[in-house]
Amino acid sequence: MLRAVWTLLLLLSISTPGPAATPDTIIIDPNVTHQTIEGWGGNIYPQAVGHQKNDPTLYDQAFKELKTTHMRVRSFWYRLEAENDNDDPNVIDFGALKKHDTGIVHDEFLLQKAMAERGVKILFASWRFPFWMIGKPASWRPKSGDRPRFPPKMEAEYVESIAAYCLYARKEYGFTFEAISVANEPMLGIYVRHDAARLARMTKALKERLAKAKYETTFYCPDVTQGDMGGVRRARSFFAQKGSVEVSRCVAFHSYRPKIDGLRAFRALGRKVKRPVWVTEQNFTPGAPRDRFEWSHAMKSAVTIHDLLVESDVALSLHFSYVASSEKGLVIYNPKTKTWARTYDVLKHFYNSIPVGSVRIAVIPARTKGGVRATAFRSQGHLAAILVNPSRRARPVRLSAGTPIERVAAAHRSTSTAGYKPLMGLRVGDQKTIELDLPAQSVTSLILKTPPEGAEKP
Ligand SMILES: [Ca+2]
Repeated sequence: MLRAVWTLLLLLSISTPGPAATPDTIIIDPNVTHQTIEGWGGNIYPQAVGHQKNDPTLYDQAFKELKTTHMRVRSFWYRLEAENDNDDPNVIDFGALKKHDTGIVHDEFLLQKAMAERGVKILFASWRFPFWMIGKPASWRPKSGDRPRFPPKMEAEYVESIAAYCLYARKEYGFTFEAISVANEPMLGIYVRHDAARLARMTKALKERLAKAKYETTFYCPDVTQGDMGGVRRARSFFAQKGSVEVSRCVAFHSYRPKIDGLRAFRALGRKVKRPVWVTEQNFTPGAPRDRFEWSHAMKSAVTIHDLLVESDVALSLHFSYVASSEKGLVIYNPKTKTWARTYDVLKHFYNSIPVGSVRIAVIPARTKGGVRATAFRSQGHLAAILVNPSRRARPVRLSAGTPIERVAAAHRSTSTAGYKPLMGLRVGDQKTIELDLPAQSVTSLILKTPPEGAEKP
């Protein structure tokens, strides 16, 4: 009897996996093109600068080993004009500003200078406002429930204060901002509120103010959040204001808790106003999820980035956040232990495979029946393909390119146990197909050499 049960169990264990799963076929079509990639980056907290002094490799890991092109700073700009410089919103007193270029404000300037020296383009977004504008001392520390009204009569001072910060940075530290937003998540408590008319007015006023000072930059719309229909409504209300399309370089949003309908609506808005879509903070959730240093969280990041690229046609993607002041927030680097979260490996698959100027090309399907997410890009004689398998099972995949492939130029894989390791032994069959077995919960990126452009078509 026991023997029979054992035999039955053995048979079941053999038969349970069934025949080898049929590979999911993924077809890359280089002739159907989507967005052009403008860059890859993250957000940074200047509090990290203190740690960086004891951590000389941090910047190279963050901005070189990971091919970062853009960074956005959680800015303490509002402490530079800690008191009103004078009673005239048209005249900046740089001497008055200099008094407050100390502590975190000073560290933040050094941080931005260090990034600029590494060729990183820096985005400015306005966190909060100088507290004297609402009659509070600079030492005021707002509580989470505080929601002071920003007085309309202070709009001109607000614009002057941002302009002063930009001009002071150029004058004293030699860097300028690539793009400026007058408000980070303006609906938050200590912010100027999401008043679309006000935000459009202040963006236009800031543009004129900086142009007068021959400060070359661009402007992006207020950083609305999040990646759902609520976020889209906020962005639409801004672009409905007269002149706001003309002043804006892109549609920008924060993609927390992204929903597919929200992501697609951001893409539709970008098409409507004829502007690329940027995601200036991305992560699948805000806050500090318990698994943020684990591979499970990194896999969620991989799926999120894929969805942003495919559903929103995102051209610039900034992860939130590279470095913060402690390990308590949603960070990918812990300055105390000097270790990177596993999301760092995931970012490498995208950032290091897809150079600026790459064009996203069609992949059919972008999500297979087995749940594999695929996306592909072309640039200068190369195709890059990224395959994310978030499922708990390995998935065989047949990748087929609608163009000849000379060879696999590079391939990398990350799994729960190994981060961004070279993947050897991939073969190109009949010049067009590659068979892969994607491990459970893995990310694989391939760079495929294609014949020179001219040689492809007669
Ligand atoms: Ca003034």
